[in-house]
Amino acid sequence: MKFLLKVFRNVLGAIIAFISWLIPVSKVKRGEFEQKEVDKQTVNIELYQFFGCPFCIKTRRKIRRLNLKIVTRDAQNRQSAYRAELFKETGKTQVPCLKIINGDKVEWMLETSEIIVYLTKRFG
Ligand SMILES: N[C@@H](CCC(=O)N[C@@H](CS)C(=O)NCC(=O)O)C(=O)O
Repeated sequence: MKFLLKVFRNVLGAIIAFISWLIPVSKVKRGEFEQKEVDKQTVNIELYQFFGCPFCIKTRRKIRRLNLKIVTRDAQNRQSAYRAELFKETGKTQVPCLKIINGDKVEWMLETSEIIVYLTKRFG
């Protein structure tokens, strides 16, 4: 039963991800210099996520809309080192989670709404 639920959730997630991919996103346009500056900053940001999670899909759409090159890290696979890292640092395996590296300091940001507000304020 647990296995069937997991399969159902993954299939549903893949369908939502596919629909989201089909729906075009109007991307923020920047000049070449400005985009390079933004790209330099986003090197220090990573999104810990599950492929088919609706909250992650919403966050990824926002990232696409804001035209940001943010690396995604798979935290779904139980063997994933990123999942283990997420749990070690936040005490949870909740996604999406934004890892923001600022020099020696690393901030872990949970909650879709908080992540979206942060990215919009910083790059919108
Ligand atoms: N309130 C959270 C909910 C996120 C959420 O429920 N994520 C699910 C995946 S869709 C999750 O992380 N489940 C695994 C866990 O909580 O350990 C948000 O808005 O980001």
